Amino acid sequence: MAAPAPSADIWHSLFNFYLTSAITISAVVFAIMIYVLIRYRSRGEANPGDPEYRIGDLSQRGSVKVAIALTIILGVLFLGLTTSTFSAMEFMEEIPEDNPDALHIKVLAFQWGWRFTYPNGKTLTGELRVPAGVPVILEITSQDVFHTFSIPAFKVKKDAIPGRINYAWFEGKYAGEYTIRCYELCGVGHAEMLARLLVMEPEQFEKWYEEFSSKG
Ligand SMILES: [Cu+2]
Repeated sequence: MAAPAPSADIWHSLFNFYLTSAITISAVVFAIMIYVLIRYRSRGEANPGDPEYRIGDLSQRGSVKVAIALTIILGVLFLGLTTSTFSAMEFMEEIPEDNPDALHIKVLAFQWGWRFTYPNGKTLTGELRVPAGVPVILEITSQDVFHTFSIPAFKVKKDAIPGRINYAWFEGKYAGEYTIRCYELCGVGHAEMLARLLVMEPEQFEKWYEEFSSKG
């Protein structure tokens, strides 16, 4: 399934990287554990003095080689996970301010809903309409308590704090309908603090925006 936003693409590939690493490491650990259990199991009459009975019959040199190989593998994996995590964070944090096509939206969180202000000064409450394939830059704040703006399907999330503005951005790849919701427990209406995100075909959006702008 293709993700609906570049941010979700990056998030999913990072998630798969962590998951594959975890599964691989677990498989190796379990394989070694099962091998050791079978190889060094109690053989009944064996005498503790027998060479068969001794644990750790890898030669000194062999053990050092294994230790070096494991350290290198783990080091490379750790480095890979760290750099890809930071590059994903950088992608999310880098607001495409220089993009002249970007749509700037002011987001106001309140108990319990969302208000969106467009560059024309008009507002929509409970619904955000944006064109597909265009970066949308959000200036997020709150009028009362702490809230968190999130588009779960796009893997976008940013706190809405009264008295300060937090920036976030996203881009919808295809026309479609998604959910915006609050991720900070903010009172009895928290669970219902939803809004609709409508990603529209650019021509359709232009038409709607023109009408929206000319309205009273
Ligand atoms: Cu909330």
